[in-house]
Amino acid sequence: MATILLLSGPNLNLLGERDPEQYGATTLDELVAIAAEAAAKRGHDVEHLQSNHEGALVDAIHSARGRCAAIVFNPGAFSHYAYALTDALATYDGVKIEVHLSNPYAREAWRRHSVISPVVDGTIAGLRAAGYRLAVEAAATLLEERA
Ligand code: CA2
Repeated sequence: MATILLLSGPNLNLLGERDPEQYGATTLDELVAIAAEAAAKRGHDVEHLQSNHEGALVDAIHSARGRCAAIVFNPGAFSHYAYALTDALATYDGVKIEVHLSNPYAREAWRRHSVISPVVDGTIAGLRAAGYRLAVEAAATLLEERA
């Protein structure tokens, strides 16, 4: 059994309250439950942290080193400019999956670039809550391939 760290960036704590047309109506607690259920089906567990602060997310990535086998990360708007997260993820040797509820490539130009994508194994975007299940399944599959 491995621990998968589910990391949620800024404003994702507001999910379910506003903007359902963009992000769906699922709350963050429900997304965590979806991820945990998908992980349990593959014999893994999920640890979750949400923060609105870049440094706290950097700390969480550091603390995952040697402890969590994979990170599933929705960095929120930090995806588009937070190079400290890029550097932190580059130091992490486990499986890394970036996930977005919406499809940033179908939105404003500034959302079409991710500073996270170059340092992760893969990205899932635009599939709303289903993307969280698929992100965990992708992490579990890559873990099996690496075992
Ligand atoms: O689609 C995603 O998952 C995003 O990472 C969500 C971020 C956005 O900045 C990225 O471009 C794409 C924004 C999360 C904001 O979440 C809210 C939830 C409810 C109400 C308002 C914002």
